[in-house]
Amino acid sequence: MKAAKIIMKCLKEEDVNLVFGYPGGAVLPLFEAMRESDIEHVLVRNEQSLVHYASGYYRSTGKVGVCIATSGPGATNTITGIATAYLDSIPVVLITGQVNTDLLGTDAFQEADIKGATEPFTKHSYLIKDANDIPRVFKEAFYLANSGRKGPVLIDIPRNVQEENIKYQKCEEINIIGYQPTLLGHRGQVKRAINKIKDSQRPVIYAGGGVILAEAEKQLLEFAEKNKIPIINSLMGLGSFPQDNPLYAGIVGSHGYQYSNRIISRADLLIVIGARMSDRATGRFHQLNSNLQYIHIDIDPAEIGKNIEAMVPIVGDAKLILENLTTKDISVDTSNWLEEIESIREALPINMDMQPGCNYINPKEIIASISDITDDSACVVADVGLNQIWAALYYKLTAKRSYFTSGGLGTMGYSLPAASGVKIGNPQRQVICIMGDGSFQMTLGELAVIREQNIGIKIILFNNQRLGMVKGLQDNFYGKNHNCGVHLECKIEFTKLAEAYSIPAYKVDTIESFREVFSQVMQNDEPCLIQCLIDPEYTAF
Ligand SMILES: Cc1ncc(C[n+]2csc(CCOP(=O)(O)OP(=O)(O)O)c2C)c(N)n1
Repeated sequence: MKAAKIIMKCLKEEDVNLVFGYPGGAVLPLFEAMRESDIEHVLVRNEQSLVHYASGYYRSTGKVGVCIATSGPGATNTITGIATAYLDSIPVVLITGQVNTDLLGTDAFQEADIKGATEPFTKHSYLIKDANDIPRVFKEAFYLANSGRKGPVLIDIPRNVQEENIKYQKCEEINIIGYQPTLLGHRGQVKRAINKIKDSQRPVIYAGGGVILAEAEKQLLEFAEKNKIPIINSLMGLGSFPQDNPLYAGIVGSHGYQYSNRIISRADLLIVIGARMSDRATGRFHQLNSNLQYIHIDIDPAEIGKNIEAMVPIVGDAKLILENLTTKDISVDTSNWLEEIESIREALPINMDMQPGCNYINPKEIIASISDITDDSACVVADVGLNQIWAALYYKLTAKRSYFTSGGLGTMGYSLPAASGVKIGNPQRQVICIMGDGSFQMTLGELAVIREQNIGIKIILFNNQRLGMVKGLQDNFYGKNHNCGVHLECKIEFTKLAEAYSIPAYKVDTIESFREVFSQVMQNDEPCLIQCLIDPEYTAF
């Protein structure tokens, strides 16, 4: 049987029914085999977006996203997507075509060493030189992508290997030397953690994206409620805990709530669960509170001790460890601490005001209106920039996975393809894509896919004619009127652009008109774009 056909068989064995791709000479055999299979193909418009689609698809289905790109420029175009998935621990399997094996290393037409290029930011990458390895490599790749700390895996396959005729031999067993994720957590460390929590007076749980990846939301809620410990989220952890729960205490970091940062400064113990402790979120923790002690729970042993020194490290699966901790009698009395948190919250309320001198619509009110009008199935996919921060701070999330963004790499252009992947994977959900005008221009070619596949996402485009977040940084560091390279001066009529793709579009400049248009478009399942005019001077807070 042709190796390319065997690859389709391997995908079917992993329950793959849909692949995001972009063809080229080096993957012709694969596309021919796909044509003959019942695997659906979504033709994207730029490989830059490929992995973002697959990542959105995973986030709404829990199934590993799969992409195919050709060799050379096709493969190198995927690099940003791969790095984005890597930093957010999203399981994706990316298949790239490669030049024939006898041409490897000769700078052949469209040759690029994609395995070498992506090795630092894939969980693993393969170059298959012998077609007989295909079943084993595919089995391993899916297992690696979706176990332990999840992440992208790349499989590079020369064209002549795809064309080889071999006998198919199913791979029944996986045996990857040295790879055995620890799940349960060391008993002794769990005991120490319990004692630490018992001894604390002002404990806080810091829940990251790892809680969502481990599907541990229910366990987190039970543990927190049983022991009355407040919860703070990282950006990636948003959606892991219901925000209407009294124990919810916001998001921290340079763009977090003031009250949450104040809580950190008063805490005596931080129970970190599935968070990288990235500099953006926690860079100031030490300055805020040099006495803070840490328990760090993570599936990836390399995380522990990387950015913070944990008093009690526990390597394991967040769900299993939380389940275990919840069965124990911890009996920590946090009533005074919760009262103090309440008074901090009252003293530092969330600021919904416009800044003085600002005209146009208040972006915070737009996000709050989206929160009001959407239903329980809704999910917000935010891009990068001010729009991302506004969406994180002012959209009221319930505990369902409902806020997705490129938190680790901070990749502009992420949201349009990722939101499309979420909707393709889960057509029943309402999906709102929030972008700035800069980010939109990075991946707007994907509008064609949205129209073609009738992907009913609602694109909320914040047009401030600026690379807003960078403008804000320049204002802060160098003073007002010292901007360079952040003005998007060309006045683009984004509504016409959407209409060119036959996507209904609206332009609004008051909150009343936004609410009216948004309520109306939420009645149908059609894609649409709403361009909101935002004051170029308006910054994050
Ligand atoms: C691919 C990429 N290039 C550059 C940046 C640096 N960057 C971060 S935010 C930002 C501005 C985003 O502007 P826009 O999309 O208009 O959103 P706004 O901040 O105005 O809401 C830039 C340039 C980035 N994060 N990603």
